[in-house]
Amino acid sequence: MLAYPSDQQITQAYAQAKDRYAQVGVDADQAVRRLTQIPISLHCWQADDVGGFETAEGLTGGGIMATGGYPGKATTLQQLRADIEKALTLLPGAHRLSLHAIYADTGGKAVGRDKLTGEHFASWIDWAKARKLGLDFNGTFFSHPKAADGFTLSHVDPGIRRFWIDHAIACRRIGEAMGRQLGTPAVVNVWIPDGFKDIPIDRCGARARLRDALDEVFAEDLDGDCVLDAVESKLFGIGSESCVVGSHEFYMGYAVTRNKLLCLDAGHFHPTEVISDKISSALLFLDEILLHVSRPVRWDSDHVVILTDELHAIAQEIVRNDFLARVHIGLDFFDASINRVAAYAIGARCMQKALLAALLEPADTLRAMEESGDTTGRLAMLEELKTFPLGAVWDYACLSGNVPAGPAWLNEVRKYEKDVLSKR
Ligand code: RNT
Ligand code: ZN
Repeated sequence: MLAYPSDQQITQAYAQAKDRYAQVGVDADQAVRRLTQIPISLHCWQADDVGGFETAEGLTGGGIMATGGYPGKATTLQQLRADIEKALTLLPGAHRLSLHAIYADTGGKAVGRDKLTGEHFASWIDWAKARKLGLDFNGTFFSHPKAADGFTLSHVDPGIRRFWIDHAIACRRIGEAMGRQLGTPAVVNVWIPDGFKDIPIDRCGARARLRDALDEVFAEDLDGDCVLDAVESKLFGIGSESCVVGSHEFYMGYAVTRNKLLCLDAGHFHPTEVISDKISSALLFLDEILLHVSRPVRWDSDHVVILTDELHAIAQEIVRNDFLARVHIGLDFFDASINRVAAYAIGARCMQKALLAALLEPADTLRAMEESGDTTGRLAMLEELKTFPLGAVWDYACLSGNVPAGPAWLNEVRKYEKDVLSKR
């Protein structure tokens, strides 16, 4: 068993940390309060390696891949919900859940993806309502015979295109139902795997088909208080190495001209390109964006999010620019080689730690230094801040949020593994 720090240990360390932050003009109490108001949208698909409940096979094709064979993966709706509930007990604050269409509750009946409705998510909505969780949604344009050749909304075959357009339309309506019933808009994201393994002749034709298909998808006017539309770009995928139809330029142009949310996935760019640098540009031309916070290792490997420089930078960009109301923070990773509930806790807690670190920055001081040309002071200050007592404030945020502080949360996951996961 890992030792749980006592409440007194936490509050004493916090009192000291608070003084240190006050010395640089930062109100730690306020930072903790603000942190607990930032919802993180947990992605349901870490619990079952993007399997869903449609078929027994789970994830097939479509440019994404979960690797690893750690035991205990969720194979039923009940198991998936239990795992997510467990993960949520390890995070301070109130959060959201991002679902995929393949997690529909159809009562064992096969329902075509073009025929899904809010009814198929009624049990999810009830579940979310009881737990005060907001829901977000994603169309599932992979793991399907009609996506077997790697094309969906940009397919040359109008029949196949139609099927996926109808799926996307169905997803928007499902999102609207979720948003209406839960009183918080559902972000409905479109990511499609469409792309060419080898060098295509007609990139423009495929992209024009995608543009037109999306225009059909979004033609229906839905209540913006209930549903927000997002589109997600990608650089390449497994089997789409030579050209991805929905590239960054494609969706940036699409989102700006159609007033949609752009979804920036941290793993979907060249290895030296970072999404933290894109947020300020995107939000000069768009009202809102969605993030898929992930961790690429050499490629879009969807590793569990950890406290990297880039994670800090993402949080800093959001907080420094006061973008919290315009950036929807979603997670997108799937590691099947470690305990999946622990994966949620590690990734989401790191996202929260990065946000807390950003909220604890003396933003005005740093900005004034930069504006006055004091680049020496800026660098010195940023480096000193790195060793400020963030951990003490985080522990206090956990204590106030009634979740385990420090590594002791792992005890809870191990117990859950012994009592629940190992019995699956
Ligand atoms: C794939 C995209 C997409 C998926 C999820 C499961 O590269 O990142 O967002 O990860 O929809
Ligand atoms: Zn993504």
